[in-house]
Amino acid sequence: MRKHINNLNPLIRVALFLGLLALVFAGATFAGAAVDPDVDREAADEHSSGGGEMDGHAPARQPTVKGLAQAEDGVRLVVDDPSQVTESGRLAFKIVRDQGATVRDFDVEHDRRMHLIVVRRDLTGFQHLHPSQTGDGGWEVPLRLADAGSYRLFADFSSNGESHTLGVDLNVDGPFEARELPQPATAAVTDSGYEVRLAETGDEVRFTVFKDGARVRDIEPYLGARGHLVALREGDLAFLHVHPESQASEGSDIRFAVEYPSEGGYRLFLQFKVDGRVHTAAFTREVGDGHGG
Ligand SMILES: [Cu+2]
Repeated sequence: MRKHINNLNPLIRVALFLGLLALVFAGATFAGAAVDPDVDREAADEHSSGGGEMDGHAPARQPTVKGLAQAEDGVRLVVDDPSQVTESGRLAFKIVRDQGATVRDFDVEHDRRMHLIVVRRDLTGFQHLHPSQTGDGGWEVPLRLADAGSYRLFADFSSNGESHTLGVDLNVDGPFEARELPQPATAAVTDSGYEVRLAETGDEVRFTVFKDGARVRDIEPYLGARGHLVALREGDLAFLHVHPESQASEGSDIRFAVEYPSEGGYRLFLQFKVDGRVHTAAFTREVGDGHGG
Protein backbone atom coordinates (compact mmCIF):
# COMPACT_ATOMS: atom_id res chain seq x y z
CA MET A 1 0.00 0.00 0.00
CA ARG A 2 2.66 2.49 1.02
CA LYS A 3 4.33 2.72 -2.37
CA HIS A 4 1.00 3.52 -4.02
CA ILE A 5 0.61 6.68 -1.96
CA ASN A 6 3.31 8.41 -3.98
CA ASN A 7 1.71 7.43 -7.24
CA LEU A 8 -1.91 8.40 -7.55
CA ASN A 9 -2.54 7.22 -11.09
CA PRO A 10 -3.15 3.56 -10.26
CA LEU A 11 -5.40 4.59 -7.37
CA ILE A 12 -7.51 6.77 -9.63
CA ARG A 13 -7.74 3.98 -12.12
CA VAL A 14 -8.86 1.56 -9.42
CA ALA A 15 -11.41 4.07 -8.15
CA LEU A 16 -12.83 4.55 -11.63
CA PHE A 17 -13.00 0.83 -12.14
CA LEU A 18 -14.78 0.29 -8.80
CA GLY A 19 -17.20 3.12 -9.63
CA LEU A 20 -18.04 1.43 -12.91
CA LEU A 21 -18.50 -1.90 -11.15
CA ALA A 22 -20.84 -0.27 -8.64
CA LEU A 23 -22.94 1.15 -11.50
CA VAL A 24 -23.12 -2.23 -13.19
CA PHE A 25 -24.03 -3.89 -9.90
CA ALA A 26 -26.69 -1.29 -9.09
CA GLY A 27 -28.19 -1.84 -12.54
CA ALA A 28 -28.26 -5.57 -12.03
CA THR A 29 -29.86 -5.17 -8.60
CA PHE A 30 -32.50 -2.87 -10.03
CA ALA A 31 -33.24 -5.32 -12.82
CA GLY A 32 -33.45 -8.15 -10.27
CA ALA A 33 -35.82 -6.14 -8.11
CA ALA A 34 -38.08 -5.57 -11.07
CA VAL A 35 -38.25 -9.28 -11.81
CA ASP A 36 -38.57 -10.60 -8.28
CA PRO A 37 -39.01 -7.90 -5.65
CA ASP A 38 -39.35 -10.35 -2.75
CA VAL A 39 -35.93 -11.86 -3.23
CA ASP A 40 -34.21 -8.52 -3.11
CA ARG A 41 -36.18 -7.23 -0.19
CA GLU A 42 -35.06 -10.25 1.79
CA ALA A 43 -31.46 -9.69 0.82
CA ALA A 44 -31.70 -6.01 1.79
CA ASP A 45 -33.21 -6.88 5.17
CA GLU A 46 -30.42 -9.30 5.84
CA HIS A 47 -27.84 -6.59 5.21
CA SER A 48 -29.55 -3.97 7.31
CA SER A 49 -30.02 -6.28 10.29
CA GLY A 50 -26.37 -7.27 10.36
CA GLY A 51 -26.99 -10.80 9.14
CA GLY A 52 -29.10 -11.76 12.14
CA GLU A 53 -31.81 -14.35 12.00
CA MET A 54 -34.28 -12.31 13.97
CA ASP A 55 -35.96 -10.64 10.99
CA GLY A 56 -38.56 -13.36 10.66
CA HIS A 57 -37.53 -14.60 7.23
CA ALA A 58 -35.25 -17.40 8.41
CA PRO A 59 -36.73 -20.43 10.13
CA ALA A 60 -36.78 -20.08 13.91
CA ARG A 61 -34.66 -23.22 14.30
CA GLN A 62 -31.25 -22.76 15.92
CA PRO A 63 -28.28 -23.17 13.62
CA THR A 64 -26.87 -26.64 13.97
CA VAL A 65 -23.22 -25.78 13.46
CA LYS A 66 -20.96 -23.09 14.86
CA GLY A 67 -17.31 -22.19 14.77
CA LEU A 68 -16.96 -21.76 11.00
CA ALA A 69 -16.36 -18.03 11.18
CA GLN A 70 -13.90 -15.75 12.92
CA ALA A 71 -16.55 -13.03 13.14
CA GLU A 72 -20.26 -13.55 13.62
CA ASP A 73 -23.24 -11.70 15.06
CA GLY A 74 -21.22 -8.55 15.71
CA VAL A 75 -18.29 -10.11 17.56
CA ARG A 76 -14.86 -11.06 16.27
CA LEU A 77 -12.01 -13.20 17.54
CA VAL A 78 -8.62 -11.50 17.26
CA VAL A 79 -5.39 -13.38 18.01
CA ASP A 80 -2.55 -11.11 19.16
CA ASP A 81 0.63 -11.81 17.26
CA PRO A 82 -0.17 -15.34 15.96
CA SER A 83 3.41 -15.88 14.75
CA GLN A 84 4.65 -15.61 18.34
CA VAL A 85 2.50 -18.41 19.72
CA THR A 86 4.92 -21.22 18.97
CA GLU A 87 7.91 -19.26 20.26
CA SER A 88 6.36 -17.95 23.44
CA GLY A 89 4.20 -20.99 24.19
CA ARG A 90 1.47 -18.54 25.05
CA LEU A 91 -1.67 -17.51 23.22
CA ALA A 92 -3.23 -14.09 23.68
CA PHE A 93 -6.50 -13.11 22.07
CA LYS A 94 -9.49 -10.90 22.52
CA ILE A 95 -13.09 -10.69 21.49
CA VAL A 96 -13.98 -7.37 19.87
CA ARG A 97 -17.22 -5.83 18.72
CA ASP A 98 -17.82 -4.56 15.19
CA GLN A 99 -16.79 -1.07 16.26
CA GLY A 100 -13.51 -2.37 17.65
CA ALA A 101 -14.27 -2.23 21.37
CA THR A 102 -12.97 -5.17 23.38
CA VAL A 103 -15.69 -7.27 24.95
CA ARG A 104 -15.02 -7.44 28.69
CA ASP A 105 -18.18 -8.90 30.14
CA PHE A 106 -18.67 -12.62 29.74
CA ASP A 107 -21.28 -14.91 31.20
CA VAL A 108 -20.37 -18.05 33.10
CA GLU A 109 -21.23 -21.06 30.94
CA HIS A 110 -20.27 -24.56 31.97
CA ASP A 111 -18.55 -23.08 35.04
CA ARG A 112 -16.24 -20.80 33.04
CA ARG A 113 -16.35 -17.50 31.17
CA MET A 114 -14.17 -18.64 28.27
CA HIS A 115 -13.60 -22.06 26.78
CA LEU A 116 -10.87 -22.56 24.20
CA ILE A 117 -10.81 -25.66 22.05
CA VAL A 118 -7.71 -26.31 19.95
CA VAL A 119 -7.36 -29.09 17.39
CA ARG A 120 -5.16 -29.68 14.39
CA ARG A 121 -7.14 -29.60 11.15
CA ASP A 122 -6.72 -33.36 10.72
CA LEU A 123 -8.58 -33.67 14.07
CA THR A 124 -5.52 -34.72 16.08
CA GLY A 125 -4.01 -32.98 19.11
CA PHE A 126 -7.26 -31.98 20.83
CA GLN A 127 -6.92 -29.51 23.70
CA HIS A 128 -9.55 -27.87 25.89
CA LEU A 129 -8.20 -24.88 27.78
CA HIS A 130 -9.53 -22.18 30.07
CA PRO A 131 -7.75 -18.89 29.46
CA SER A 132 -7.39 -16.18 32.10
CA GLN A 133 -8.79 -12.73 31.50
CA THR A 134 -6.26 -9.90 31.49
CA GLY A 135 -6.70 -6.33 32.70
CA ASP A 136 -7.54 -5.02 29.23
CA GLY A 137 -10.35 -7.53 28.76
CA GLY A 138 -8.31 -9.91 26.60
CA TRP A 139 -7.52 -13.53 27.31
CA GLU A 140 -4.31 -15.48 27.62
CA VAL A 141 -3.36 -19.08 28.13
CA PRO A 142 -0.24 -21.24 27.86
CA LEU A 143 -0.53 -23.12 24.58
CA ARG A 144 1.80 -25.77 23.27
CA LEU A 145 1.36 -26.85 19.66
CA ALA A 146 3.70 -29.78 19.47
CA ASP A 147 3.51 -30.66 15.78
CA ALA A 148 3.60 -28.65 12.58
CA GLY A 149 0.37 -28.08 10.74
CA SER A 150 -2.72 -25.94 10.66
CA TYR A 151 -4.70 -25.70 13.87
CA ARG A 152 -8.25 -24.58 14.45
CA LEU A 153 -8.91 -22.52 17.58
CA PHE A 154 -12.47 -22.19 18.86
CA ALA A 155 -13.39 -19.57 21.41
CA ASP A 156 -16.63 -20.68 23.03
CA PHE A 157 -18.28 -18.07 25.24
CA SER A 158 -21.39 -16.14 26.06
CA SER A 159 -21.77 -12.39 26.45
CA ASN A 160 -24.99 -10.51 27.25
CA GLY A 161 -26.79 -13.82 27.22
CA GLU A 162 -25.73 -14.64 23.65
CA SER A 163 -23.60 -17.69 23.02
CA HIS A 164 -20.88 -17.60 20.42
CA THR A 165 -18.34 -20.02 19.03
CA LEU A 166 -15.77 -18.26 16.88
CA GLY A 167 -13.00 -20.07 15.02
CA VAL A 168 -9.64 -19.03 13.67
CA ASP A 169 -6.69 -20.89 12.15
CA LEU A 170 -3.16 -20.87 13.49
CA ASN A 171 -0.28 -22.35 11.54
CA VAL A 172 2.84 -24.03 12.85
CA ASP A 173 5.69 -24.19 10.33
CA GLY A 174 7.52 -27.39 9.64
CA PRO A 175 7.15 -30.72 7.89
CA PHE A 176 3.56 -31.79 8.25
CA GLU A 177 2.03 -35.19 7.79
CA ALA A 178 -1.75 -35.22 7.90
CA ARG A 179 -3.21 -38.20 9.68
CA GLU A 180 -6.24 -40.08 8.42
CA LEU A 181 -9.30 -39.97 10.58
CA PRO A 182 -9.36 -43.24 12.54
CA GLN A 183 -12.03 -45.76 11.56
CA PRO A 184 -15.45 -45.36 13.19
CA ALA A 185 -15.57 -47.16 16.52
CA THR A 186 -17.85 -47.41 19.53
CA ALA A 187 -15.02 -47.87 22.03
CA ALA A 188 -11.98 -45.73 22.79
CA VAL A 189 -9.19 -45.88 25.33
CA THR A 190 -7.89 -42.72 27.03
CA ASP A 191 -4.19 -42.00 27.63
CA SER A 192 -4.72 -43.02 31.22
CA GLY A 193 -6.22 -46.39 30.33
CA TYR A 194 -9.94 -45.77 30.78
CA GLU A 195 -12.04 -47.57 28.23
CA VAL A 196 -15.08 -45.62 27.08
CA ARG A 197 -17.96 -47.21 25.19
CA LEU A 198 -20.37 -45.23 23.09
CA ALA A 199 -23.99 -46.05 22.32
CA GLU A 200 -26.35 -43.96 20.23
CA THR A 201 -30.13 -43.95 20.26
CA GLY A 202 -31.64 -41.33 17.99
CA ASP A 203 -30.13 -37.99 19.01
CA GLU A 204 -28.88 -39.37 22.32
CA VAL A 205 -25.23 -40.35 22.71
CA ARG A 206 -24.41 -42.33 25.83
CA PHE A 207 -20.92 -42.98 27.16
CA THR A 208 -19.98 -45.60 29.72
CA VAL A 209 -16.56 -45.66 31.37
CA PHE A 210 -14.61 -48.79 32.32
CA LYS A 211 -11.28 -49.33 34.04
CA ASP A 212 -9.64 -52.76 34.00
CA GLY A 213 -12.90 -54.25 32.78
CA ALA A 214 -15.00 -52.82 35.61
CA ARG A 215 -17.53 -50.09 35.21
CA VAL A 216 -16.44 -46.75 36.70
CA ARG A 217 -19.33 -45.26 38.64
CA ASP A 218 -17.63 -42.46 40.60
CA ILE A 219 -17.42 -39.96 37.75
CA GLU A 220 -16.96 -36.49 39.18
CA PRO A 221 -18.69 -33.35 37.95
CA TYR A 222 -16.71 -31.56 35.26
CA LEU A 223 -17.66 -28.03 34.19
CA GLY A 224 -21.00 -28.37 35.88
CA ALA A 225 -21.98 -31.60 34.15
CA ARG A 226 -21.16 -35.30 34.04
CA GLY A 227 -18.82 -34.70 31.16
CA HIS A 228 -17.98 -32.36 28.31
CA LEU A 229 -18.40 -33.22 24.65
CA VAL A 230 -17.00 -31.48 21.58
CA ALA A 231 -18.16 -32.82 18.22
CA LEU A 232 -16.47 -31.63 15.02
CA ARG A 233 -17.26 -32.41 11.40
CA GLU A 234 -14.48 -33.74 9.24
CA GLY A 235 -13.65 -31.50 6.29
CA ASP A 236 -14.70 -28.11 7.63
CA LEU A 237 -14.41 -28.61 11.40
CA ALA A 238 -17.94 -27.37 11.95
CA PHE A 239 -18.59 -27.29 15.69
CA LEU A 240 -21.80 -29.06 16.63
CA HIS A 241 -24.35 -28.00 19.21
CA VAL A 242 -24.38 -30.64 21.92
CA HIS A 243 -26.24 -30.60 25.20
CA PRO A 244 -25.43 -32.61 28.30
CA GLU A 245 -28.50 -34.50 29.45
CA SER A 246 -29.40 -34.61 33.09
CA GLN A 247 -28.84 -37.95 34.68
CA ALA A 248 -31.83 -39.99 35.58
CA SER A 249 -31.52 -43.47 37.06
CA GLU A 250 -28.36 -44.90 35.52
CA GLY A 251 -25.80 -42.86 37.40
CA SER A 252 -22.73 -44.07 35.58
CA ASP A 253 -23.71 -43.00 32.06
CA ILE A 254 -22.65 -39.73 30.53
CA ARG A 255 -25.32 -38.56 28.11
CA PHE A 256 -25.62 -35.87 25.48
CA ALA A 257 -28.06 -34.82 22.83
CA VAL A 258 -26.14 -34.59 19.56
CA GLU A 259 -27.77 -33.56 16.31
CA TYR A 260 -25.60 -34.34 13.32
CA PRO A 261 -26.21 -31.58 10.76
CA SER A 262 -25.34 -33.68 7.70
CA GLU A 263 -23.92 -36.95 6.52
CA GLY A 264 -20.16 -37.31 6.81
CA GLY A 265 -17.36 -38.07 9.23
CA TYR A 266 -17.33 -36.63 12.74
CA ARG A 267 -14.89 -36.72 15.60
CA LEU A 268 -16.29 -36.72 19.12
CA PHE A 269 -14.07 -35.70 22.03
CA LEU A 270 -15.51 -36.72 25.39
CA GLN A 271 -13.94 -35.39 28.55
CA PHE A 272 -14.78 -36.67 32.00
CA LYS A 273 -13.26 -36.43 35.44
CA VAL A 274 -12.23 -39.30 37.70
CA ASP A 275 -9.96 -39.03 40.75
CA GLY A 276 -9.54 -35.31 40.18
CA ARG A 277 -8.14 -35.73 36.69
CA VAL A 278 -9.74 -34.97 33.34
CA HIS A 279 -9.57 -37.73 30.74
CA THR A 280 -10.27 -37.47 27.03
CA ALA A 281 -11.69 -40.19 24.78
CA ALA A 282 -12.06 -39.57 21.03
CA PHE A 283 -14.43 -41.35 18.67
CA THR A 284 -14.95 -41.27 14.93
CA ARG A 285 -18.58 -41.42 13.79
CA GLU A 286 -19.69 -41.92 10.24
CA VAL A 287 -23.15 -40.51 9.60
CA GLY A 288 -25.12 -41.51 6.53
CA ASP A 289 -25.70 -44.58 4.39
CA GLY A 290 -27.98 -45.89 7.09
CA HIS A 291 -25.45 -45.45 9.92
CA GLY A 292 -25.90 -43.14 12.87
CA GLY A 293 -27.77 -39.85 12.51
CU1 LIG B 1 -14.11 -25.32 28.80
